[in-house]
Amino acid sequence: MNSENSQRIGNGHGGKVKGGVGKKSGHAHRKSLNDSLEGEVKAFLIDEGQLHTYDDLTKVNPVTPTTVLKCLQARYSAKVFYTHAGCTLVALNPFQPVPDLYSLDVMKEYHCAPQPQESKPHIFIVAEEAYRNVQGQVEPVNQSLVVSGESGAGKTWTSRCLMKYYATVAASSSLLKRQETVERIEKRVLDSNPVMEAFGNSCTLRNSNSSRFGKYIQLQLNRSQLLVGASVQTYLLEKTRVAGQPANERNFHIFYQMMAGGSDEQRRDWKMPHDQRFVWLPNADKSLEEDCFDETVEAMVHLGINAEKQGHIFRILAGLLQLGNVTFCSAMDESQPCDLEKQSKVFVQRCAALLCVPVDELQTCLSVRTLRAGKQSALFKPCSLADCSVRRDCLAKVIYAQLFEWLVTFINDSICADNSTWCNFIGLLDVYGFECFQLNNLEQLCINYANEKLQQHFVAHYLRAQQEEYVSEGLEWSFVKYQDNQGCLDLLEGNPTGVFSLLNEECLLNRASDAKQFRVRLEKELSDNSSMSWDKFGKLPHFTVAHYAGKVSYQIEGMMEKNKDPVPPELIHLLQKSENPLLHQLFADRDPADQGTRGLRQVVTVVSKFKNSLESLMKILHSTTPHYTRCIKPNTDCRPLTFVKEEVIMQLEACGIVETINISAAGFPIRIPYTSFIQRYGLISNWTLFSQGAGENGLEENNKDDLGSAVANILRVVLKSNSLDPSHHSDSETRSSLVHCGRTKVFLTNSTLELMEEGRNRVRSQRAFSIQCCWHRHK
Ligand code: AD9
Ligand code: MG
Repeated sequence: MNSENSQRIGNGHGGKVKGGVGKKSGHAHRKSLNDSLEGEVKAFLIDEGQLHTYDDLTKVNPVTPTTVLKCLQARYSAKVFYTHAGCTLVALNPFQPVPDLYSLDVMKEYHCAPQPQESKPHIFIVAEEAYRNVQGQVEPVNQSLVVSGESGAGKTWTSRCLMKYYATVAASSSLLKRQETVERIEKRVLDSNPVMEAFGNSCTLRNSNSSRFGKYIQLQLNRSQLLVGASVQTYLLEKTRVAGQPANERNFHIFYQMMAGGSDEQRRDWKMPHDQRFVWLPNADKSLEEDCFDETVEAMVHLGINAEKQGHIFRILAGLLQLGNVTFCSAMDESQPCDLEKQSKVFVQRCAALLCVPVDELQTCLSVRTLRAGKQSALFKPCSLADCSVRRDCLAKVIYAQLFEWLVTFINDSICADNSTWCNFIGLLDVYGFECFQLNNLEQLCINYANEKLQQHFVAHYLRAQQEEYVSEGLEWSFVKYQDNQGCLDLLEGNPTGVFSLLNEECLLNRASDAKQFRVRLEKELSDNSSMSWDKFGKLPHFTVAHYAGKVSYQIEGMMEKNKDPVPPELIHLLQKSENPLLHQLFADRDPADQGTRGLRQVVTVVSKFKNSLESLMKILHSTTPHYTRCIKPNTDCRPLTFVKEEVIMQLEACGIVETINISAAGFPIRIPYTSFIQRYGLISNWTLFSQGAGENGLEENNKDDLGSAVANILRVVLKSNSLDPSHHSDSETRSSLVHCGRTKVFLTNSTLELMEEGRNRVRSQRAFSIQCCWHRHK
């Protein structure tokens, strides 16, 4: 993003400064200041030896990406993993267990601290702040803890820490008596984690326990602030993984857990002999700590998923593994459906047995398309070889996605408190971070759209918090200008001409999807939106979106199909016939003819579903007090205690910390106490410490008005000598864009600091010159 964005933001104040340094863009200011930071100014503003002691990044003086990065690095080397960034907490992943960082004693310490904010930065400060906020001073306020960051940064770990914290400090032991047969509610809420992670997490190149879905969990509190239940909402499970895994990645953990932990009897029941290899189970020889079948089963039991239901679930999953081994070959007679490969016969049989569906119908569904011709009659058309594989994968995806949804509903039924028993909630949001791969498609578009929405929410919230800080120093607020990401959001969600609407329209036309045609349409409708661009010479049709965190090119090929996500009705018919009671239940209410269209022109596509769920999430977030935690992955190889600057700065940009810093910089990033200001710049107006007859301590004791007028005097001289004479401009026009005097501090822009330094150097060289002249005269 950043040169572009920081320039825009910098211009908020830079544009008003006339002459000299003021003519440079905001970005150039910071660059030149960074350069000059090598010198004396740096020593004056920051003490590098002390960088690790800064608990808040926005208090590093001056606040620039470089100083912020150095500060984080210094802290990481000192094994300090949490740092505030204004109203955000930055969490650096240590990639190794940190003894006692999350112990019961530490929880108690933060929970009992009179002012937790004054303790060392920690995720428990955020937790405790939200917990205390729920009570509200006037009335209770719901809270949201938003945890973001890239894959492997520590979002899920952090969410688990937060849940453990609340399950400990807000434990409602009274429930013990009432529900002797079921585990305590806090335990059940925590048990939802291993179950959802077993079914929704997987080992990827970036993280061996990567969440393949987004999650918002509301912890429900009663009037006495005790945890009485929870409810979970999930977003966009990456169901394609069940039927195809990227190279060197794995399927969802649960399959490997079954392989590693199932008893001999279970394996017989699942038709899973030890020597059987499964195509959809790559890298099965690598054992991970996540392959903990017993833990998952135990958590399932606590949640009320009894042995019978577990049996149904595991047989369905085993059926999917068999399905993955099924392959077809072309029939001798082209008018006939494709044949099964010889060795696939046994897999189809096993699959049909496990899914409890008739084997011949299963085979037909995978290889023959049924075309309705009127109400009664039907035509049958053999599928192409490629279509057979598409249908096989589609069957696996639709079953897995539906099973996951059922699981989430079941967990909710098990942990959600009765409406009358809870009155407030603390919501934890663990969503996938901004993504930019070599090839990006609909999944990345949705994920990055979610991040744009969250960023917009964050910026609005951050500005509000910063406003409060300015107000406490007695300053006005209206002078900080920043660029929001509304343009990009309009581009994506605009109606009727936004990427999503156009994509849905294209899907509704129900014609053979044509990527080039769609690309032309996008160009025609959206070319005047500055967040959209194209590489005219790109090989494949694509479009590029300038997100707040950087530009991402999206492939158009396949996007329409992914958006429609069609399921052949024959497959649904088949599953409705299943004698596995759970599988039958999963599809019992589904209309097989429902191909994503409801009503006349209403499209239920992936994008519209996602947009709706995100809108309700945003509504909830807006109604709560948010707390942001940004997790940072200090290196890509998950190496303990290794800090790679380039990696970190990229993430600071992507998760909006640099944006936060830029917003701070668009205001007055340099704050100098009156006394230090006079000490350094007093010589400009000949106002020295001693001219008032006071020593160093005496200055601090000086009357605040005297200090204020001394500061004003110095500023007047500097502004006047730079043709920024306040008498020629109204205060609000010029001075307020350069400097503000708070109750105890002077607030400066970077450019004004440069003016001050220039003024100081000028006086010093004049003095040196006069001393030299004197000396020569005496000689
Ligand atoms: V993804 O987007 O779901 O792929 P997350 O959720 O951001 O990702 P996760 O929480 O799974 O990452 O963390 C990755 C790994 O980092 C964990 O499995 C731990 O091994 C490690 N980790 C993360 N945070 C901590 C921590 N505070 N202390 C120790 C940690 N290890
Ligand atoms: Mg995760």
